Amino acid sequence: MFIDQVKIFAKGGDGGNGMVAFRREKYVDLGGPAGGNGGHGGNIIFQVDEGLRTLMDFRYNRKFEAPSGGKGLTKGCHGANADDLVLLVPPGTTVFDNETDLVIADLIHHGDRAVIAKGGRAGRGNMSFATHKNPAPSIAEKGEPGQERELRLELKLLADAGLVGFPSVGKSTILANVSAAKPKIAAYHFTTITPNIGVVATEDRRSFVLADLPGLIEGAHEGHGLGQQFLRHIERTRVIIHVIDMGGTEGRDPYEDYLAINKELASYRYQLMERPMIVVANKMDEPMAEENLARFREQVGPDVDVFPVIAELNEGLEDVMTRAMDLIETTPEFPIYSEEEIEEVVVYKYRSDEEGFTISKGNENVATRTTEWILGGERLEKLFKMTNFDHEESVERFARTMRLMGVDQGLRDRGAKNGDTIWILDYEFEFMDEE
Ligand SMILES: Nc1nc2c(ncn2[C@@H]2O[C@H](COP(=O)(O)OP(=O)(O)OP(=O)(O)O)[C@@H](O)[C@H]2O)c(=O)[nH]1
Ligand SMILES: [Mg+2]
Repeated sequence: MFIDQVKIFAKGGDGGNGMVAFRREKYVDLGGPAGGNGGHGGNIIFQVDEGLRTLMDFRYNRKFEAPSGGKGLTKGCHGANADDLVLLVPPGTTVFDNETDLVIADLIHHGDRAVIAKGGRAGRGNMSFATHKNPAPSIAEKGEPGQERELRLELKLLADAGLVGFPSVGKSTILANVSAAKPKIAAYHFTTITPNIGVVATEDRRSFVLADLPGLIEGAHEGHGLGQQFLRHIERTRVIIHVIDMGGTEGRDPYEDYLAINKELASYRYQLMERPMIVVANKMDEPMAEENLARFREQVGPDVDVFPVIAELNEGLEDVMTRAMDLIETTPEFPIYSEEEIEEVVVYKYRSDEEGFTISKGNENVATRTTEWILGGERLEKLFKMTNFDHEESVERFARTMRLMGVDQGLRDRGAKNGDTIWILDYEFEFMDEE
């Protein structure tokens, strides 16, 4: 089965917790600190494997979690670093963050790799916190949680040229005659429901990859017919081969068909109309074909090169393929994602919580005259998750860091007072303002 779009959940492994431990020395109650750091969590990595052609492997298994790092050990030993989880994807896979819709990675060539969900940093053990002032701290960090993401994978076929046109104009017939591919050919519409790919060898021994796509109808860019599913696979092609039924066998007007398909291509993103196009007039064996072709040529004007063919008899296809090959060689690849669509750029450009935290006001309790405040923000939440509240010193460090980040001042500025309730994630604190 051909699967070209899936949604999955991926989570990097958590970092291992740091350890609080002390050396045991004879006659000394507490020796020096000896708690080691944890190990880092595993990343989730996607890697292209040229042997794969569909995203089928992701169809039934949609949750992936990389292993966590080991806990820090005594005697200053580090916890084990976790292995990365490597998942194989077919060439042409784009990975989107499903929430922001931004591209995390566009994986094209065999062996291309990208980290899709980062493993968490290791928590530091108490050995790492020893200073001159505090040589025996009982403080350790928890490991950083691994990155969690909702992802959308889209497979966009890698082909040099694509056959487009209304249903039943003969696209699959062309592919079958110029390559070893064996697509289904029939007189009804939407015979082709998933793309077919074939390798074309030209007379002068050059070769390229040709894709035969499902038929297009009006409104395809809005999802009519096989719509988006069809259009997605032309995105990476350099040359478009536009096939028209010049026989008008279904009572259609070839010129109207030509305009309608071009309109669909223009309405879809990715500037499909900027790519070089070859216009193929098929079914020239039909009674009305010659007459239709003469009129069509007048309508499109002298700038559009039209190739008359009889696909069924393999007549005229060689010229089309040679022309396609020439165009492929002289046309650069089209970047299919703009800078704004790619994650890194946007993430750095617009950081919503630059201070690392957010404050919002919750309920007011009339009886106790207190207010609830909800703290959020990536940095603050991470700090919170990495704090081990079992150790008083860790708690103090957490409070200190919050103060340094300006959280306390921020709360005061918003009107928080002694006794108010502060929420971070699922936890509740009491606001104590030291004046
Ligand atoms: N008369 C004539 N019929 C042709 C020619 N080429 C293809 N056909 C017929 O047109 C019909 C449709 O051909 P396909 O190749 O399946 O068309 P398609 O464009 O792939 O159609 P979809 O996959 O449904 O979009 C079939 O019955 C073919 O035999 C030709 O050159 N002349
Ligand atoms: Mg077909």
